[in-house]
Amino acid sequence: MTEVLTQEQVARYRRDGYLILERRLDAGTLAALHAEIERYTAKARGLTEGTDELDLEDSHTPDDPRVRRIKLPHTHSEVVRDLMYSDAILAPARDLIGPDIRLHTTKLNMKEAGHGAAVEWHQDFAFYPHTNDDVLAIGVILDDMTEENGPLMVFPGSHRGPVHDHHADGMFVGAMDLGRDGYDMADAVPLVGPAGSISIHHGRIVHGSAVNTSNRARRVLFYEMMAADAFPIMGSMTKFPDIHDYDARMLCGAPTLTPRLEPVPVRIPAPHPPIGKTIYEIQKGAGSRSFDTV
Ligand SMILES: O=C(O)CCC(=O)C(=O)O
Repeated sequence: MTEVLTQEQVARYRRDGYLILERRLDAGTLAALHAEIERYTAKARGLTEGTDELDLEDSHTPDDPRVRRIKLPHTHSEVVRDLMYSDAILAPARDLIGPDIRLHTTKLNMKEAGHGAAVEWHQDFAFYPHTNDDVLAIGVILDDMTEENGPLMVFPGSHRGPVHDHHADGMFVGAMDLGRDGYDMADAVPLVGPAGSISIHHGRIVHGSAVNTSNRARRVLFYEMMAADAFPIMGSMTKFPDIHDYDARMLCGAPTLTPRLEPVPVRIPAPHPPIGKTIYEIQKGAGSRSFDTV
């Protein structure tokens, strides 16, 4: 029995590693999220460097503020936090990874018109390997996401393959070398859909996105989560101080002290740059790039 997904959607997710659920957010919630973005971007004016809340584009200046990411928005935005606990987010997640779910992290990637930064190809599971791969990211699509404005792109089925090398010069850089790993960009699928839609991608799927050179913003709010019995493996780029913190991350269902060990491929993301750097900064260490920079 599922709550919101059809058996066909569940089967498709297992096969392809992603889903798009169109128009899942009501207009009021979408408007409230847009208002939150306005509130945060206003805070960027005058800043000379990023803050705990805001990650800034390389081209940001105090007079021409450019926010690249709102960091951990569930910790400072009630709107984002309320949505995180809602069935709009959790019901499809439960249909895919079961009733007991912990939060991994949240982020709102901005990709403003004309300059929003690219994210190089990677697998989330390379950043945070776990004892099983019931790990996924739900993306709340806040602007119409089309092929033009830097949509998230995935390689269907790649979540069933290896965890690829994300190192360069002996350091974890959070980016793959597509050519070396046998992928052809032409096989990537853009995840498109109208504002208010939801994307879901598997933690092991290879994904990335290009610079937004269009004249329309592309903002996506990501909720990343895992089954309660998926425990992090050494070197994970997300640090959980203790079991109390870990259990405080329960989004629904019951916590456990018994990790489920599955024969999933794992690479240790170490040594890695200092914790707290965003993916945009970490990926600057990559030896080759698939996307332009701004
Ligand atoms: O915003 C995007 O297009 C990519 C998001 C992503 O993969 C990430 O932030 O890890």
